[in-house]
Amino acid sequence: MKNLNKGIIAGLTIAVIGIIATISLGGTMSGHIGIASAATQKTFYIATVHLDGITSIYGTSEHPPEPYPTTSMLPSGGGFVIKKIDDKGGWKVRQYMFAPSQIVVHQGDQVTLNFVDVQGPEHMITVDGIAPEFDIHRGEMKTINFTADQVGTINYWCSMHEPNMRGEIVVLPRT
Ligand SMILES: [Cu+2]
Repeated sequence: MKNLNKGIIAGLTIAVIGIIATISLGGTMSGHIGIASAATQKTFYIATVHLDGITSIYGTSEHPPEPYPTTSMLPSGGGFVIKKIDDKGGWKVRQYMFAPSQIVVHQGDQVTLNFVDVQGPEHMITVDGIAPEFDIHRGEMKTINFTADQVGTINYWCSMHEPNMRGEIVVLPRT
């Protein structure tokens, strides 16, 4: 009986060691995958969007009365638009932008950028050093593929909505 117990305990001990070894190996393997420097495929969808601030000089159920700005410091270039007061006292300010406007990849990654025109009838987009200027219309998607072979920053922008419809791809060193 005592021998039988010893046998069971020995068996359990071996089983526990086996489980620990498996967990350790698994941990090591996943750790190795995390450190591995293999380049990966990264795909992004970059939407063209605009933010609208809509208000009224008389106020609405959602906003208190807001006077029309007498001096606008908004830069020219099409990226910001301020609409005149309409016949009901309403007015709005708009900002065009990319979403996302910052992307992070690692050196060597294969990068796919899918530009999708969600808002705005047309945009003229350049990806610096990667894609010369191309146009895109609402509902269209244009795809750019490249390898992020140099550490640094790659800018993308829309020439119709300067100076703020811009973004950057940050290429980090692979460690
Ligand atoms: Cu644009």
